[in-house]
Amino acid sequence: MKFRGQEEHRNWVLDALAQLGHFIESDPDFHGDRAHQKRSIGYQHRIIEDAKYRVVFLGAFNVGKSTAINAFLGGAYLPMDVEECTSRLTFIQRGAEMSLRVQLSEPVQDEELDALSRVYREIPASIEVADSGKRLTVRYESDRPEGMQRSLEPLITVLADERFPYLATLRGKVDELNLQVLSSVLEDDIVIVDTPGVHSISETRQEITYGVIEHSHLVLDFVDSGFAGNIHDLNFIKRIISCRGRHVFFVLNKADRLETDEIDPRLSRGPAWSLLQAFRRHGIPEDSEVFFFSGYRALKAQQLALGHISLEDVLADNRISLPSGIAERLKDSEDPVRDLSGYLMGQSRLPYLRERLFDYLLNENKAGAVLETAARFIWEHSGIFLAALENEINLAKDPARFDELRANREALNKRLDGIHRDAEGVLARYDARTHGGIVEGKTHPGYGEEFKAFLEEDNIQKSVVAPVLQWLRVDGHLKEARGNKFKTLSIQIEHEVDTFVSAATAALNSTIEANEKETGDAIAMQLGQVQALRRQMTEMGAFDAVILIDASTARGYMAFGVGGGTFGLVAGAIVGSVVPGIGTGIGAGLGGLLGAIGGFLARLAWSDEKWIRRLEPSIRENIMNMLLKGGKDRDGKPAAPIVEIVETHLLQRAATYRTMVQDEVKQAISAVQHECDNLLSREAQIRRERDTILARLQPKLELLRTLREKAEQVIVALAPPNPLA
Ligand SMILES: Nc1nc2c(ncn2[C@@H]2O[C@H](COP(=O)(O)OP(=O)(O)OP(=O)(O)O)[C@@H](O)[C@H]2O)c(=O)[nH]1
Ligand SMILES: [Mg+2]
Repeated sequence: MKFRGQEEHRNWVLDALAQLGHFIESDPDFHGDRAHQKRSIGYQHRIIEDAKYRVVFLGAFNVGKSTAINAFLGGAYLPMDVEECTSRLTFIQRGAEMSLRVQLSEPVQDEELDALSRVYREIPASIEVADSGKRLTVRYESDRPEGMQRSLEPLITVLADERFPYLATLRGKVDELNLQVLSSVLEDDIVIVDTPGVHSISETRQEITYGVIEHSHLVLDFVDSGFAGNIHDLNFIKRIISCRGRHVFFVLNKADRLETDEIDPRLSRGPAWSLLQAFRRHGIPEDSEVFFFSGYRALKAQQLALGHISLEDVLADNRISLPSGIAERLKDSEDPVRDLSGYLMGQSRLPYLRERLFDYLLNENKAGAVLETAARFIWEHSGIFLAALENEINLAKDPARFDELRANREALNKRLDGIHRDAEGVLARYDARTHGGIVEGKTHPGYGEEFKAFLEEDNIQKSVVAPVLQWLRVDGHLKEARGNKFKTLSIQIEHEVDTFVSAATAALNSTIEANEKETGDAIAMQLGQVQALRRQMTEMGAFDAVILIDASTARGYMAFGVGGGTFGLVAGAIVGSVVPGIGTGIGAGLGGLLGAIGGFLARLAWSDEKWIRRLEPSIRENIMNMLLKGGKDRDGKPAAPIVEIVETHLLQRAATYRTMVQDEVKQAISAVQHECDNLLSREAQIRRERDTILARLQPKLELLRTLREKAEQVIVALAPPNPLA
């Protein structure tokens, strides 16, 4: 990962990890668990080396996502259209040459390859096949953006079904597209993800949530500023924010179509005000960040500046109307291209959005603070290895201490046992909060019960059934639903259930976070004790005393646990989502609903209220089935109720967390025991080879000390003030 202004730190971290890796892998003076250490160092190395910030562009079709990405890239690489356009997830990053990699689910057939090659010959571009026919790499003769755009058209556009029908089978096999562009504008530690327009309920939505949002650092939700109050998918966005914990920027796009006084970033009037009202209705935090933007102007500005289009092209573009004052000034300008491009760029507000985007990714994005985590890892691990060498040196210098160590071994083990018991106690409290029980006099219902309490029948009636009936009563929704075989009704039911479950899981989330934080802090103290014991192993007489560890130092131990970040990155990825399975549960019961009301279809003469009265029991039953009993999904297969899906997931998540914590403690304790036993078993050798050992260990000691000191400097530089103090 490249960090703006932090390349030096990054390079040092990679180098330091390599040195630590070398030490534990091949040094005869490392006596710990090589395989375990190697894994966690490798894990850190991989994160720093190839992890990138992922920024997902999301929003309804035609809202201007692809245009905006092109603006970020500085050229029209991605297809754009006045009609629905993008049909596949597309990942874009900077590369040494322009290329396109297409991953297929099945091998490409000869006819398909021939057909595609014929299209690409015109560009011109060539295709290389690898991975037994499942990976296509496309290379271009020129690095102009149009080449990329033309090569994508047959593969990822909605229009391709009409224009390239003979490539339909190949399109069906496309799993993932990775674009590398030569862009000088895009930072190379960022991957931009273009997504197909999101419709209210679709498979793409699921794919996006589970496959992409989970591993992203920032979501840009695009909203057409002309319809800001009328976005239907805020509920989905809300779930991203509340359950997935992802940061969302709201981008009011096509702002070039607004009057100047409608552009009000303080959200007090115009589209921003409408958006704020929508936030209120959907329970989205009102301090969410909102940007006015014009992707179209930003793109034109860049294309003009880079000579991809001419001044005349822009002046003739009826979508860009220039105020007469500006047009006049251009006539007198010495460099009209520069001035017009500058004007459009300023109007587009791209510089501001981009600045804020980097600022967020680099400075505020928790998941992205990997460099600091890695520096802490180095600090901690060089410390552990250092302590081991120091213990050995101490014994070599003064072999009489072996007697003391032997005599104290019992005390050491007793202290470690005590720490182990304390940690088990912490975990028992964690379990009680998770599964239900009493902690320090306070009764906790447990995650499952807390969720079920929310799904109490009256609450469902009030919060789900009633709103659905109310919806039927207004704006001709009943009539519309009858006209489309109740499809819109079932969508509305899904929507209300979704809102309801989102609210319940958001409340649960804070319970879970509080439980994990408390557990994490308490375990951190225990781990701190273990490490302190190790450092004092050959300084006698200290085992009986409880060592007091500064809370912030202890938290340092938790920042990067031996497992490679138990409480940070790994846990974040694994347990990051509270409820991933809702989409499946939501289908439950709809089959039943449609079946039940199908029988009414003939009774067209009923009044609206009679219709609603007749529908109500079946609506209620279906909602109950979805939430509590289960039913059939759209394909008639049995589907589990949401309550069960959520509970299973919560318990799995809790079990994962628990195992991680427990392993961490065990590993730390057994490492100290192992070290003590190892030193004692090598007593004869250490006594015999004192001078050689001292001479051999001294430079290694220096190396580890230097690593540790430098790691501390890096941590301080990345996260002032000193978190180790
Ligand atoms: N006026 C104006 N039009 C824009 C702007 N951004 C995009 N458009 C136009 O809106 C249409 C759709 O743009 P796309 O970038 O293809 O939209 P999209 O969100 O990627 O659409 P899908 O791929 O279908 O999801 C195109 O005709 C664009 O030229 C903008 O900032 N202002
Ligand atoms: Mg698009």
